[in-house]
Amino acid sequence: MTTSATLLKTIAPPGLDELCINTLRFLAVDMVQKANSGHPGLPMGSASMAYALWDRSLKFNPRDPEWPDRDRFVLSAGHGCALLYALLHVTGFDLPLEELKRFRQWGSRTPGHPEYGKTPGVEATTGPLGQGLANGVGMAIAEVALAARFNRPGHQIVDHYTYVLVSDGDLEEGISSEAGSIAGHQHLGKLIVLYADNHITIEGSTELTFTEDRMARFASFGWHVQRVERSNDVEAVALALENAREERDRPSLIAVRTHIGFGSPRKQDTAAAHGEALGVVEVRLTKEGMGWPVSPSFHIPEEALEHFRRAVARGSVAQVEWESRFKAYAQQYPGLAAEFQRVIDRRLPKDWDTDMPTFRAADGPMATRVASGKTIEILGSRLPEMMGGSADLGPSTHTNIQGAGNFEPENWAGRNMHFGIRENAMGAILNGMALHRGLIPYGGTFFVFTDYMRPPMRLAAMNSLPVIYIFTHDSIGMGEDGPTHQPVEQLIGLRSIPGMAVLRPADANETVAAWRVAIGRKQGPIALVLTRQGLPVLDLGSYPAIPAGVPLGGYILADSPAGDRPDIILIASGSEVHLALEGRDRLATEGVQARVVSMPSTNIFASQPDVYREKVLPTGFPLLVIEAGSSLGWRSYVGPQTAVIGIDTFGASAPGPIVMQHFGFTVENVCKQAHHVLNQLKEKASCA
Ligand SMILES: Cc1ncc(C[n+]2csc(CCOP(=O)(O)OP(=O)(O)O)c2C)c(N)n1
Repeated sequence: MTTSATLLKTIAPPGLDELCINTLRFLAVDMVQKANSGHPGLPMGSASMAYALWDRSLKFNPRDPEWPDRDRFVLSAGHGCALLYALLHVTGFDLPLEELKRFRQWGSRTPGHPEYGKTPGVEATTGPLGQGLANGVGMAIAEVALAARFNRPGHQIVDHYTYVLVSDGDLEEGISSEAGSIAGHQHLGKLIVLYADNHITIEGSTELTFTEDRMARFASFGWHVQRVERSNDVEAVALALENAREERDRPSLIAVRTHIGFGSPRKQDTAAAHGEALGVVEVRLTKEGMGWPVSPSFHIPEEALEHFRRAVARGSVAQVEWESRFKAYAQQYPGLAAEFQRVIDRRLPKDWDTDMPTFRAADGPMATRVASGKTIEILGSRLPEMMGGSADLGPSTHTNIQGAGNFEPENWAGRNMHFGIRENAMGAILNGMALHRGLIPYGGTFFVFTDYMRPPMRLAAMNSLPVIYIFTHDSIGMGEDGPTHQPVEQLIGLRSIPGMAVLRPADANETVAAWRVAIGRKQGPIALVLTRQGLPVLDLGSYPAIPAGVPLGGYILADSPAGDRPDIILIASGSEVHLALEGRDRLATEGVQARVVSMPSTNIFASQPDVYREKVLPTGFPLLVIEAGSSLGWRSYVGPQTAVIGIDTFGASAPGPIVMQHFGFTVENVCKQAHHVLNQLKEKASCA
């Protein structure tokens, strides 16, 4: 056991443990009852094991919830958050009792499920079951990766555990197998999962749906598994935790036989305890049955509070001890110490983007995925905190950092990750890595398979996490694999996630500019949407607006050829920008002046000041949008004098150029539609 772990151990006298546990239970019961909404059952059943962890071993400082080497605790079963809020309050985080009384109310710091950034001490937003477990795997990966990079003999400056509390629902979700398998494979020995094995889900007993041997399942993933039969046996749980901490080679699952709604005479061990307030009568009966004062509610016995609050002194001692170790480290390795601070603070090194590549038209066509790969190679050498990979599509997504090695049990310093074909877990692991801090996590797959990782992407956006996604094979233009592999609705799908930046560059140089945006973005995820097929390179000499234009989301790539006010504006993203440019040239020969607006990111463009947007797309102008994706978003985006060449069916299996042609992505159709828009306008004018 480490020195700090020894320091943390302050066993309560007999009787006090129970008092503390009941304090947690009844705070949760009263919170849910007052809100008349929430989940009392899990907190009542799991309070004892959570207490064993928080009281006996969790390394945290309530006065500094962000301290880098704290243990991480994720409540994956987010519906049980009343338990977490109770723990945060009693141990001395900045979460007053008043906030517990405002559980689930507008503007409170105790929302209906834990929200990262809203409540001090909440390490991850949880609620969608299974995600928190995979976040924990990501945090544990970040811990070993940073330890491999920064620790030196005799200087363990990165040395903490990641704990996750899961429920049946977490383990039923497929992501638990995806993430569990990765954790076992990677030998993440400092990941410890407490499982509230209460045999109950919403529809009733787990006998209805969940009869596999969970322990055998996790053992087969390479986990160390233990069972504790009596959840109220704090010593037994503490011992299991101790064993788990000592097991450094395998992640640990501790299944604790808990009882949902523990103590409730009529609801314990039933689904009725899961998702609604116990009710006034049942609260009274439960309190009476357990010797707890029926009123006042939110009662916290003084001895219990005093015991819990020792966490403040304990946390401060642990943090001071770490800080003195860090000081010694900084004396011996000043460069490394400064670098550690830099990555934890998410600061970029000076000159990180000085040698970004520039591509030339003369070099021939290049797929944007290839340009992205070349950019990653350079960025990867400049930014050692970049770490990521692909869901078994690395050779296609070009996500490898040359020479950076594979992240694997024998080499946790490796930065190229192999997630296997596990998109959902990949997304959630990236979130965990970002939540941990110290890394710039990225992950890639085919664009169409974002459908498999939407839940973690949504959470990344909700949590403003700087995660970078690299999605290739971005449209029907990818060709022969057919409609199953051709994204259509994915662009609008991702664009509709609040806070998600979606950037679909038109060529190699826009791709480089897109990467600058991605790396420079401190808050919120960004998806780079890239082609499989080669595209002409837009020379910066001919298109000088690219570097400054891409960060604005949309910009004038090529204005009216005659230099006057254009007759029509052609808006396109990605590969269709080239079609727009060809259309512009052809239309000029037909007497129509067209401006081409490249719109790699509708949502970044939407956040620009009105003046700028008006300059690029003046109100009321005739518009033609060309984008190989659902037209739905564009219809609301642009005005009445508008046509959209989009795709509102699934694609088809054939070579890419043929598919594009069949769906109307041709210069002829661009010109035809442009004339159509203009003719309609003329007709309207003559009728008026
Ligand atoms: C992905 C996802 N699907 C469904 C739900 C809705 N839901 C909340 S809790 C729960 C299951 C409850 O069972 P369990 O996980 O065992 O929790 P307990 O009953 O022990 O509180 C479900 C289906 C959810 N939160 N996340």
